[in-house]
Amino acid sequence: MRVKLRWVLLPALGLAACALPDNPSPRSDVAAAIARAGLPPDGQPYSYHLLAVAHLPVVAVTADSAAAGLPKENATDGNLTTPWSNAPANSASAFVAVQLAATTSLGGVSLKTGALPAGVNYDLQVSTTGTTWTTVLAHQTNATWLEEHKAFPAGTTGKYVRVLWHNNPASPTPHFAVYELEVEAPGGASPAPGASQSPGASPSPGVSPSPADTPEPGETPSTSPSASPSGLEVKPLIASASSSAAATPPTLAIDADGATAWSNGPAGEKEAWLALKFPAATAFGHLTVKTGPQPAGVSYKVEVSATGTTWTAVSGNLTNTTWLAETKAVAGSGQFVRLHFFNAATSPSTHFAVYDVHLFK
Ligand SMILES: [Ca+2]
Ligand SMILES: [Ca+2]
Repeated sequence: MRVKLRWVLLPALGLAACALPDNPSPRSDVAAAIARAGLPPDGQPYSYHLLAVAHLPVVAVTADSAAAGLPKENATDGNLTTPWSNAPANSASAFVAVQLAATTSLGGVSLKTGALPAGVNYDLQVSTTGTTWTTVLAHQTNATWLEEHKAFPAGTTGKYVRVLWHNNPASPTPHFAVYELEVEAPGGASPAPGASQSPGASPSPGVSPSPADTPEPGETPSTSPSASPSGLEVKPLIASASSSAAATPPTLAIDADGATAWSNGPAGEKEAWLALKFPAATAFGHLTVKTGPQPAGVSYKVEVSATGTTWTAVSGNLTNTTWLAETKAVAGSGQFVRLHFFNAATSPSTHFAVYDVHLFK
């Protein structure tokens, strides 16, 4: 079975390092826990929550579906790295909803979905019954990997708040994700300017809402060999890796499927590599690599080897900034070629990933 891995780079936000209450609501409990435990080394994830103290306690969460291992509870667990995601893939719509203790005045929500691809949006709806819904903000989008604030019109009330997702019918994204959904009272603090949630602006798709093969408008896809600038593709015999996470073996990086990926494991490794073996010493003039956008401090080098044991770098530090297969003008020769990933020194990403790599003469 082919695993459609949507997550790539989960930043280690360090939430687990702090003795948070089991049910971190209201947020003043979180602030108190942080005060007791002290800030984690990166100090970042809490800056938002410490400012935004007007979140309303959630008593229940529901969803119309959930992908394996990504339950609805992840949307309200106080952890920006854990998402709920819908199922099955390519659904036209999906929702996740939270229930408050009672009908009350609502100022808005803060939610992290990741940057949404073109044509994908969601409605924010409220209800007093949980069965009949009123749309208060239609066709919303998130542009970043941060938790974004959406202010409701004045006078909005409700006991339930729902995120109703609409897929792009022309180019559906496989999955929708809500990493965290918080409901705010009127006048509730939105993040102050500069209250960063960490360089965890880092792409942190759990289940990436970015379509594997849908480039942003104006961008040129280069996922297929035919789209490469020049040269014949040279195909490896086999791929191997320094480590692999569950269900993400190295072969998924050379299966010519931009939706499947190799990913390293365990989480938080400082380095990891993906190596390709060719039938014989092979020269290449450029390559295409799809990793998804990489957070600050994460990079990789292209290295070559005649033996598979001693390696020579033929590039400087490379980074990818998009969900496309990016062309890298790197030339080299060797029977073995590898992508050697280096993690950020602070706020490291949990995993590296290579969706596809192609080498060309
Ligand atoms: Ca979460
Ligand atoms: Ca693949």
